[in-house]
Amino acid sequence: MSTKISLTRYLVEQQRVDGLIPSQLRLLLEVVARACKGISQAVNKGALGGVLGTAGTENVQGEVQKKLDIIANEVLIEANEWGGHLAAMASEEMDTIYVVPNRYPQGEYLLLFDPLDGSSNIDVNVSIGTIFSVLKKPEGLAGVTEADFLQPGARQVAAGYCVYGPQTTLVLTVGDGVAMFTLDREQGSFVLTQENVRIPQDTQEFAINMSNMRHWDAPVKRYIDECLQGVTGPRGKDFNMRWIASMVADVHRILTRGGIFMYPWDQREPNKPGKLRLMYEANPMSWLVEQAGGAATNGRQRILDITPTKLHERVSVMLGSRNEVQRVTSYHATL
Ligand code: P6P
Repeated sequence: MSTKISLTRYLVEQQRVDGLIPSQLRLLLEVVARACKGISQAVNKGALGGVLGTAGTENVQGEVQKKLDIIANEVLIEANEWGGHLAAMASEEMDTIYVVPNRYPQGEYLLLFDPLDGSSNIDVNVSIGTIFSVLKKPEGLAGVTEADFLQPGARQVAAGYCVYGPQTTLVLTVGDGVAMFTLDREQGSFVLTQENVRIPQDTQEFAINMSNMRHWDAPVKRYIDECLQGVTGPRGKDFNMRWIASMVADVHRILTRGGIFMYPWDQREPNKPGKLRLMYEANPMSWLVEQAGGAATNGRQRILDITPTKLHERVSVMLGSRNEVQRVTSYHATL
């Protein structure tokens, strides 16, 4: 029987063998994984746990909060605030940063998360997930402010997500490729089920919300139109389409079998660069995709090179199979 490698053993080996992650970062990642297990339990209860439906409140994005959005946020805060590895946290569900209370030791890391992405799918039993990103607190000044978070995604030291679907799977990078861990509910631990994840350079599958087509700008319209022309058009091959409306699930598919995911700028909100959030959705997903051999741009530049100006900044997202992302990005350069 092959030895099962737990998340803990994988992280210890990354720390010991590759010297990639200090013990404080390993601790942080194990705490986040434990919190995801707790969220998975709440999600799996569904109606039986009285956790479906809305909480009757709105978040900083102006979105109606689901009960599970708030539960997931609280689980992550409570799991991470006492460990001594964090200075502060930021969440899609909180207006401002959450500084670790003085009663706990302060650490050197900053944790950002979307506690439950895709929450419009909760009540219809479709996969949702937690997305997280880890930065180092800049050296020097005591205390921590929102400005400390405003670092380009290229400075992440860890990034990942946990998808709550038919399986609960944690997907993680610390800069040495992408690994996937499936939750063994009998043991209550995440077990390594894939490492060195690679995204095929080419694909015949795109993911975009087609109902927004009339609102897209010309380069995106051109790219999708060519895909729709299939083998009779300039691409010379047919394409399939998927749209789960849950970024974690769509990105998980792309990491598993390739594809391109796009949520581009559109003229419905012309003054916003896109719908998705840069710091705790696009950045962690972009690093995972790049670490798996894919690419991620906003149509004009590498997403990981964007320096944020505000915590809840939005961004246009095109990520996945490298040759497709490069193609749609090149269309932005020519038009
Ligand atoms: P639409 C979920 O609300 C989310 O932030 C992403 O997970 C998902 O890709 C996107 O929005 C879906 O947006 O406009 O298709 O409902």
